[in-house]
This record gives sequence, structure tokens and C-alpha cells, in this order.
Amino acid sequence: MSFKIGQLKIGNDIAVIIIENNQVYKINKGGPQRTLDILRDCVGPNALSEKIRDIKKNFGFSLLTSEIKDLDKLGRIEKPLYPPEIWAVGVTYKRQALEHDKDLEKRKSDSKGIYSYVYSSERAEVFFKGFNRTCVGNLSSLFLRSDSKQTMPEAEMVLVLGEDGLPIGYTLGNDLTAWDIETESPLFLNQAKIWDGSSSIGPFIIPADQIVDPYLCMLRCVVKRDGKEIIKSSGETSQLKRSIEELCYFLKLHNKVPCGTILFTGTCCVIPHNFALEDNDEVIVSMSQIGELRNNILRHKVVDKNYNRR
Ligand code: DO4
Ligand code: MG
Repeated sequence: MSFKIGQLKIGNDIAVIIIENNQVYKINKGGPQRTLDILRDCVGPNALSEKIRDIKKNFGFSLLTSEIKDLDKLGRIEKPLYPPEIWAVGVTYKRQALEHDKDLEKRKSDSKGIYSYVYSSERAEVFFKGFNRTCVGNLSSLFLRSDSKQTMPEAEMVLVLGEDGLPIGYTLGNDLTAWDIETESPLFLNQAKIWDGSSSIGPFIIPADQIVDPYLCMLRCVVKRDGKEIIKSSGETSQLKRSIEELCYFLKLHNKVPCGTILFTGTCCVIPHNFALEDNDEVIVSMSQIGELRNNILRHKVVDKNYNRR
């Protein structure tokens, strides 16, 4: 049995959905009503598949539709889970390290070479990427900061972590980055990475045992403007510099993240560094095993300054 897991809002209720081939099922009454409840206590790559099989045996599934393309007619596709914490690792792909450093040189930045340094260093770069509230799901809007003129998409494979902080599933993510803020000073990284609507995940979670080899996945990132493709980038996880266990090790080091935490693994889809997302663009992140994560782009309204500089 091979399947994906998601959440669908039907009226005021959230239902966990299981997608098998083209068919979408809902867990029957009495069963778990959130994916986070299913993930609890899961440890190891087979845990999520086994849990779903147990839930099917104990509560049963009901067919919602035999056509996955009709899913959004039945309700609103939610994030595949509401993550308690969102973390990310950065510069795990050489192309990204090189392009970032090249652009810093062009901008005559004082931070010359920092990305290549981090790419090769023993310590992985781990940064906080927010909470459930800063992250959106498939077909929801991602937001640009009003104080950034250059925000770029980052298409990434995302780990869904079990009780022991190792992956029990995978999903896709977009790690929006306010590149102009990040390049102004590395100390502005938090503002360059976290705001309301700064990341998306979805459309579904695939249990870890269904990804034959996580280092053999192809990701694509497309940006459409006025319906036309203006950016097209792709990359393979075979180019990931560090092992998945190594990334999780650095995240968990003296930092016990809760089950259901997600970890963005860095972007392999490098975007030209003069590119900036605009209002009403659409970003599509895809990987054949998981599907397509689509988000349109909106910009936050300017917030008046209610202070004077001392
Ligand atoms: O600080 C840099 C983060 C880079 C990043 O997010 C990535 O490589 O995906
Ligand atoms: Mg990233």
C-alpha cells in the first residue's frame, strides 16, 4: 500500500485524508482528526505507514472522491500538518553557496565568502523558520515583506520529524527569503527568513519508507507571472552536501524539538540572484513522489513607523 497524508477543511471541520492512487479517503469517526495526532510516538522510517495501517484496521476509511483533482471542490486543502516548530538548514548545496557568495561580491558586501565557509564547515547552519502561524499550505498566499524589494523562492525537500527527531515522512516546502535584507547584514537573518506567510509546505506528506532513496529526488521550481513561466529551475537531492542524519543531528544538538517539527533541507533549485518576486506571481514547487505545492504571492501592507530614532 502506497499513500500520502493530508488535511482537508470541510465546513468547520478538519479531516485527515489518505490518498491512495487517485482515491481520497477520510478517517472514520473516532479516529485521529489531525495529522499531528497520528505522528505522535512515531519513530523510524516505517512508523507512519504502520500507524496508518493500524488506523485503517481500527476505525476504517470512507471514500471522499475517486478523483484527486476534485479534492478542492470538497473543501479547502490545509497544510498536511500544523507544525509545532519549523527549522531549516542552509547552504547544503554547492550551487547555492557559490551563487550567494558571487552576489555578495557584486554587492561589495563585507561578509565575503560566508556561504562557502558554511558549506564546507563541520557545523551545519541551522536556523529557525517560524511556527505554524508563519507557514501556509498549498493554494494559500505567501507574503512578501513590505520592507523588502527582493524576495526569492527556495524550493526544498522538507523532513517531517518523529519522536526521536529523525524523519518519519517528507513533504515539499518554499523557504521564502528576503535576499536584500539577508545580504545587508547576516545579523538580519531572522527578519530575512521569518514573517507571516514566509513559508509554505505541502501538498501532502509521504511516509519515509515510501521514498526509495531520499538522495535521488528531483525538485523543480517554476514562477509564473501573468500566466507565463518566467523562472524555471531544478535540482537533485543527490547534490546534498550532508546526510539527512547529519542535518537532524545539528538541529537536535541540545535542542529537543517536539515530534511533528519540520526541517527544510536547503534549496537545490538556484534562482538568478537578480530575480525578485512580485504581487500576483505564482510559485510552483514540485517533486514527482509528492506532487505540486502552489502558492500565489501577495505583499504585506506598509506599516507606518510609530517611533522616532534616538
Ligand atoms: O543563510 C542562508 C540560508 C540559505 C538557505 O536557506 C538555503 O540554502 O536553502
Ligand atoms: Mg532555504
